[in-house]
Amino acid sequence: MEARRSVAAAAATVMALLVLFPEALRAERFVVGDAARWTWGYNYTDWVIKKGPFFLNDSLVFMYDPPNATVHAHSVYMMRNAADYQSCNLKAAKLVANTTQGATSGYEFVFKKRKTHYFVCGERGGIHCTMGQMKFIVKPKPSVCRDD
Ligand SMILES: *[C@@H]1O[C@H](CO)[C@@H](O)[C@H](O)[C@H]1NC(C)=O
Ligand SMILES: *[C@@H]1O[C@H](CO)[C@@H](O)[C@H](O)[C@H]1NC(C)=O
Ligand SMILES: *[C@@H]1O[C@H](CO)[C@@H](O)[C@H](O)[C@H]1NC(C)=O
Ligand SMILES: *[C@@H]1O[C@H](CO)[C@@H](O)[C@H](O)[C@H]1NC(C)=O
Ligand SMILES: [Cu+2]
Repeated sequence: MEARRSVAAAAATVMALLVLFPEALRAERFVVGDAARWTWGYNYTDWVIKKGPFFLNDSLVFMYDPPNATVHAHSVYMMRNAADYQSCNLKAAKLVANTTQGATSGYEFVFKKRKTHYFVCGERGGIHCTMGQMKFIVKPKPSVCRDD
């Protein structure tokens, strides 16, 4: 009797939480590039199409090894606008994660704003962005509108 009542109470609590905080149960973490991780030559635009849409509070994990004699450096920058993104012009870009922050468990970026996010790798003066395809755009959706 007691056990049944507490199960019912727990279920009611879960229902109440679902109504109040539907987003709490669905924030997801995505490793950028999956097994390829954050690297030269992978098509991240294609990855975004396959994995998206993304929602507020979802997070992206950028994973890349720190540079050494054989491993090339990578990094994560956010471009200020579409024009800079298109041309891979890093002049006004904001550093998100430096060349060592993608190590071990990676660098986690959580979507907190509904703005368009222009992610690029900033290495080799933009060559990783232009030639290496290390660039992608995400505009997270508000999670309450999951099916819009
Ligand atoms: C995101 O998470 C915060 C708590 O970390 C919560 O207050 C907010 O409502 C969530 N927003 C969305 C849209 O999921
Ligand atoms: C990358 O993927 C996008 C989306 O599928 C596609 O439009 C584009 O042509 C691809 N880029 C290359 C260089 O293959
Ligand atoms: C460079 O780093 C990679 C990945 O972390 C590692 O596997 C490799 O042994 C390192 N090479 C050298 C020369 O330190
Ligand atoms: C990268 O950022 C971390 C954390 O802020 C810092 O400790 C580290 O020195 C930086 N590394 C480089 C190569 O700038
Ligand atoms: Cu790179």
